[in-house]
Amino acid sequence: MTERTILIVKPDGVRRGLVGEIIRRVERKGLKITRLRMVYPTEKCIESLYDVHKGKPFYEDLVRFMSSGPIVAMIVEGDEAVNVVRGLVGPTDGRKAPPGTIRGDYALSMRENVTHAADSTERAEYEIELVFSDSCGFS
Ligand code: FUP
Repeated sequence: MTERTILIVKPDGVRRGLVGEIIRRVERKGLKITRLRMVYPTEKCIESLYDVHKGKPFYEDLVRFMSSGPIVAMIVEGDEAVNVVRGLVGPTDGRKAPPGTIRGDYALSMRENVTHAADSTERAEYEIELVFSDSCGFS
């Protein structure tokens, strides 16, 4: 079934010049990018993005890192886009993510792992609304 999801290139990915590489992988897979935004997010926007992790030991460092520079968010559409994009991104820990995935190829960290992707269609809609709103930060 056709779905839409959100894929975010995190500040480390933008700093390292990986935006083009990530877009290339999405397009090569046959998925469609229907919206794209570079934004320097406020801490408040990132706190909402990671609301499910509030209170966990890594939460504050995660928020600080994610609001340390611009991110590139895209809406990605295609058949089973949520799971297909999660597959392209790979498991959370870059050290364990298999080669061939974005994190497997470009990350060696649990926090600075280049990309974020929504894990359900419901979360995708919530995160799209949040990150593409003017209040998320400067574009
Ligand atoms: P993922 O869906 O793969 O991005 O991973 P999670 O939702 O489990 O975690 C969200 C973010 O929290 C990850 F991108 C990295 C960060 N994190 C840590 O920094 N430490 C942890 O122990 C777990 C997650």
